[in-house]
Amino acid sequence: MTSSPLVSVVIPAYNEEKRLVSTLERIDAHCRAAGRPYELIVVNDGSTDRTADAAREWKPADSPLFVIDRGRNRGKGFSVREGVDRARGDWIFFSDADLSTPIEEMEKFLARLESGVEVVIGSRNLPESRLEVKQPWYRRIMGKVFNLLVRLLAVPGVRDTQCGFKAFSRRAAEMIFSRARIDGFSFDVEILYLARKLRLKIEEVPVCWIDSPRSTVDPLRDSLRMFKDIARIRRDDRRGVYDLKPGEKAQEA
Ligand SMILES: Nc1nc2c(ncn2[C@@H]2O[C@H](COP(=O)(O)OP(=O)(O)OP(=O)(O)O)[C@@H](O)[C@H]2O)c(=O)[nH]1
Ligand SMILES: [Mg+2]
Repeated sequence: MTSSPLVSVVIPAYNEEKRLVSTLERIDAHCRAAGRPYELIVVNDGSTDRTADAAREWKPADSPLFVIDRGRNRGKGFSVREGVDRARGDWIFFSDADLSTPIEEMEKFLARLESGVEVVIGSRNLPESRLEVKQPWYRRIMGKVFNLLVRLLAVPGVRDTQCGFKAFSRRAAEMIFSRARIDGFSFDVEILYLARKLRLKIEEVPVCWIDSPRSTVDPLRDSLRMFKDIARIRRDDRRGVYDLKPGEKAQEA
């Protein structure tokens, strides 16, 4: 890598007209101040508000912002895949549009990536994690039950698979996201399951978390779907769905 590595930040955004612009401003300011080349990729899929327009209207002339606009709502997993597929970075991040993990944490992740870790994931469940604003109690219980099942059935040892701040080396992103197929919130489990399967070095890093009250997660609908998806990931793996031939991409789900 001759010139300093390019950092891509993918932001899945569904009905984020109100939260997105301040997030773009903060990420843009942080990357400029850090003096490293970067690109921002917002992925909107079927929002009913003006999410994509808000991003485009904010875009300063010299800001490397790209807006991917997909008509039909397919989900966070689908959107992150679309964004990663478009990303040109050496290091590829994805972050929630509410920046519940402050962008300043990016430095910690880059240091891990530069030291050879290929998948660095934010964690709210490590002793050093700083939960400045916690999720509501029922989300924390949901999260703990879900994490228990995930550790038992899919990704042993990872204390928090769902934190919306993760980073990958380009190689790891290509290997993982070319195989990933889950469109909903459990895509996080699938990409970590794949990272393990592909023997990529994963590191869970304690982060600061400032929960944003608004959530696109429907506790009942999404937790049922997420439990089903865990079984589906294992079944698909047994069926060889993730075993790609050279140059091949995973079939659509
Ligand atoms: N493009 C796209 N983004 C989505 C979709 N569903 C959720 N997101 C985005 O995913 C991110 C996380 O959603 P939130 O509503 O913040 O979820 P949360 O309740 O904070 O969930 P946790 O991060 O697990 O605490 C936000 O940037 C959302 O806009 C979707 O269907 N499409
Ligand atoms: Mg959130």
